[in-house]
Amino acid sequence: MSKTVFRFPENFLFGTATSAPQIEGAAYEDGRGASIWDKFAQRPGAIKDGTTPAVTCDFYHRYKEDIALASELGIRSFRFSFSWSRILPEGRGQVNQRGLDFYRRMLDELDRYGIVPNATLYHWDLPQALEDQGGWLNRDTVKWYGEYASLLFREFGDRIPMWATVNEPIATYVGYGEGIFVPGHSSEPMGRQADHHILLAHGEGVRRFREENIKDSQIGIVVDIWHHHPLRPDYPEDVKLAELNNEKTYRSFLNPIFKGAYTEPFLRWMEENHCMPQMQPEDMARISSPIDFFGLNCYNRVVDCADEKLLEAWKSESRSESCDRVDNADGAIGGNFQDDGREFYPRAVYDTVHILKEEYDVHLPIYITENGTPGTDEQISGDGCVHDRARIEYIEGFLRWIAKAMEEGADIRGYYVWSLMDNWEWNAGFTSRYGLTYVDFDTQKRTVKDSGRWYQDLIRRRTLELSDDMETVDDAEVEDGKGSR
Ligand code: GCO
Repeated sequence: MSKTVFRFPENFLFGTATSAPQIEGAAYEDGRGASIWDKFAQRPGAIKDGTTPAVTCDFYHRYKEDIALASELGIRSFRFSFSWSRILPEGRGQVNQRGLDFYRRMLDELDRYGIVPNATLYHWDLPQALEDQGGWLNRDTVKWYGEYASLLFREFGDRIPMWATVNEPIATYVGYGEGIFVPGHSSEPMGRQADHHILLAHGEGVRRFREENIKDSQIGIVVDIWHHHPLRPDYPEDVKLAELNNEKTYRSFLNPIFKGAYTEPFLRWMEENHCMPQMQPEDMARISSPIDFFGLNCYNRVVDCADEKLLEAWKSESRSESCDRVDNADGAIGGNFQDDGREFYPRAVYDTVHILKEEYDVHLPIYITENGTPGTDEQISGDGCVHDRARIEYIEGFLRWIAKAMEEGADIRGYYVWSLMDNWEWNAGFTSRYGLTYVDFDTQKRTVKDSGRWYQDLIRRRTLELSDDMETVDDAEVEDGKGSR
């Protein structure tokens, strides 16, 4: 097998991603209002280990050390999110100056090291005060989101070259439709209504951004794509199932954003299942306002089969030995709820980049805004290090397929590992560690893992070896359990 060497361009943004509720802590300090996750976490049984986001990584107090650490690793861009309730404790109205000051200090620190900020306005943490008024089921929340967005654009507009309106709109569905995220409703009509509103909020964010006329900054959205493949491509039942799941997940966002409409099959499905959201005629025009970049979160694919037993058999066969993935069978899996953790399929990122181009005609710059893998029993070994070989293999595998796509012409401008450090993984609490840096949550001590050192080295050399056999894997091989390793 021959190998070629790929060199990432000089200006390629190697980064790390984080979010406010998962790292900041200081949940009740300096005038911050509660977010929905603060309240939800107090519900017995809601979070796997019973923890809350009150302290997490204590980034609010330790941001200087953490940004210094990011700089030491060579990180060129830092993806973070604003905490809405730190800035507007009631979600609207009274502004908390101390909240704004924190982000100003944080941005100063990033500037000091020449690290490019990449900001998300909304990473799932609605102010509880707005949830009390119906949250994402209430159309007014879109307007309040718009006010919050304008405030941030005015405060920090051109200091931040990349702004994302929303991170992974599907999380709203999971909260209102499936009940495993906050606010814990399991109602399909609620889920679809909340999703429609969050899409509308995205459009409103874009409109507000344009209104401010911010020079040299760009606006986009971050969507996660988990493409569903049929286990048996020749079986109509499997194909139908995978198609429906693609409709209900990423297509329900990408179609409105890029084509200004829900797809016919999805509309039909919502009609038949009595979950059609209330919409207004002008909504789709707003949702599809042109954006400047696309943020792609990609972790894996999903394989569907109408025959459950067969699927289970395939899963145990295809469980990767080389990459020690976490088994998420208990359901409390945190952010990546679509992943059962069994398969390692780095080609997923290549496939999704193709979906964007071929199905949505996307010619925008793409940033891989998240990619990473959890460990559940990681610890510091006797030699003081954390040997997370599986994470290195995972990241390297995905980067190879990103490189391959770039080699073939894809306009991918950056890649962000989820995450700089272990943090609070939603309903999985602290049981799922995604960091390049290990965090001891009792002492707040940070220890860079082997993967962090590996990433540092990669950023320094900017090269990766690609092998020729990357072309040979295709969907048909799913059936034999031969994913690309
Ligand atoms: C997501 C979220 C992150 C998660 C990460 C790991 O993609 O689900 O953006 O907040 O923590 O993905 O699950």
